[in-house]
Amino acid sequence: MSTRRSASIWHGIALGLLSTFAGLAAAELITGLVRGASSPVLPVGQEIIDIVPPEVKDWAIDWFGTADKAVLILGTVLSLAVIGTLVGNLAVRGARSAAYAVTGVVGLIGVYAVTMRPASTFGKMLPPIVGTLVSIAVIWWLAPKATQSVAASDPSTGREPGADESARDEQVDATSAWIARRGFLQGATTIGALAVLVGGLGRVLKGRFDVDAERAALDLPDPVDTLPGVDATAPGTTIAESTDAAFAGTDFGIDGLTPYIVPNSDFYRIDTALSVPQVPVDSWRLRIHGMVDNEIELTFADLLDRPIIERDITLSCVSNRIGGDLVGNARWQGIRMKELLEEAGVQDGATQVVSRSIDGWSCGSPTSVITDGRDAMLAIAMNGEPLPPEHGYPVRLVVPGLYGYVSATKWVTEIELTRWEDFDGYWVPRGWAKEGPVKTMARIDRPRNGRDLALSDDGALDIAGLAWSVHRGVSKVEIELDESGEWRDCELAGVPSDDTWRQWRYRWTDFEPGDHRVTVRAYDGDGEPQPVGPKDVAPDGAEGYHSVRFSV
Ligand SMILES: Nc1nc2c(c(=O)[nH]1)N[C@H]1C(S)=C(S)[C@@H](COP(=O)(O)O)O[C@H]1N2
Ligand SMILES: [Mo]
Repeated sequence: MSTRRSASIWHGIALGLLSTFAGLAAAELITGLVRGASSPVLPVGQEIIDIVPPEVKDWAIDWFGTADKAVLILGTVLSLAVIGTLVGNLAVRGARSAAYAVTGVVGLIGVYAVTMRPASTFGKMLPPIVGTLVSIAVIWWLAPKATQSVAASDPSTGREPGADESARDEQVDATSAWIARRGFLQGATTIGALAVLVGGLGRVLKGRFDVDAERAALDLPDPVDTLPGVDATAPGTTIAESTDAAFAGTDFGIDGLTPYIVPNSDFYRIDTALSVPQVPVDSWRLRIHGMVDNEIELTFADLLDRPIIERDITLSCVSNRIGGDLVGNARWQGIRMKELLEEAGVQDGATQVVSRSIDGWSCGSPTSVITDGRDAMLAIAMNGEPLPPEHGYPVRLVVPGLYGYVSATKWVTEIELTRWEDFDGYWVPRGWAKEGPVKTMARIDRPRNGRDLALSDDGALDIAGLAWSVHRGVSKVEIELDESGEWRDCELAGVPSDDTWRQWRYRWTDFEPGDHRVTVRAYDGDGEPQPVGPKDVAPDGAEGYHSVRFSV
């Protein structure tokens, strides 16, 4: 490759990357100025999430797990960078209009993605618009410098090859080449430095819109209706010797066993949001409308004026595999939905409660489930704190007994009563069942699969885990040791209601050292055994016995 050709490519790459990142930096600055605006990378990524076929999504989740969002954002940025280098090469080769055109089209895709998001405003379109204009300006300003610098890298430029060259001419050429190269280098450095500064400034300014500070200062009223105590007389119950009074009776406190209440920082998170919505309480409204006699609009203060209940409720994701950890139990505080819906006056035939979040996600739950007396609630607190932003601050839904994808709307702003057949929530057209009652399931936490299990102080082997059949309760848990065909009863920790998971344990004393295998199964409150399966998560939740191998 000639010097000139490779110089041209490198200049094109540098120019393109600079124009791309300067544009993204300018967009970032706008996000620090306009509330609700986001980097164009996010709405574009969001569109990709919404339009890719479910198989691709499953594949991405399989490969990247909960890092799938980071991978998507990185992929979008890398694609922009690749397009940028092509644009830069067009510009350096004199095809500047083509470079502008491609940049403009990329910008339009960004604007289009914003218009596809809910509540899109002109302000939210500013990041892609300003970003694109800045990218174009960078090309306009830097491309001529790049072209000159490329020309200067070619010793034959402007001269007949082999022509008579005086020493003086050589001198002049070297100087002007040096000036041309310096011109591009200085321009590029200036743009690069400005992009870093502007982007950084945007980041800092954007921090103003975070709800962390107001959340920390938020003082929630005490619940008027607190959790019932643990019924120690329930069959099979061992009152667990937890040291913490709040969890008395519910937690065996065994090493390696997930605690009865999962701390907020460890609670699983599943949603389609690429950036956590920041919803200040002052701007939050809940509209209850559709097939109701009285439309209701509530502010956060209105909500707090209503009686607040406190309940332990286990939340599970339909995508939780056998033995998986997309399930957790928390102590929620909130306002019961049933009474709220009674005030709104649900009309006959309104068989579906559709809830929508500020980011446009939606789901539908059967009205009969929400109003059958269970503690379906608009939750405002999780484990004694206002909801963490990633778990739905300031208000989310929690419905005991339904998988999250058909009930647990975070950042909820709208509840619409409609007919079951008139609307499908976000996941339904994407291949998931319209109804999602939580299936009975048991999990072994200790031992971990493939590990050694150490003896407890008294020489027994402690095998332990969790079982849930949310809203029906767990009445019995059994384990099978080494495919013996014999199922042994486990001890069950206490629970305040049927809406939570239950810790179980088995103390194995008559074991032989060596390799073992243990399998678990649970029965719901009606004595119904969990489905044998095995069945994968789609379309309505996994079924089957969890089993682990270990050595003693
Ligand atoms: N706004 C919004 N709410 C949502 C979702 C979502 O994607 N967006 N995902 C749902 C799903 S699939 C589950 S399992 C639960 C998870 O709640 P968590 O992240 O607090 O554990 O939230 C539900 N609520
Ligand atoms: Mo989920």
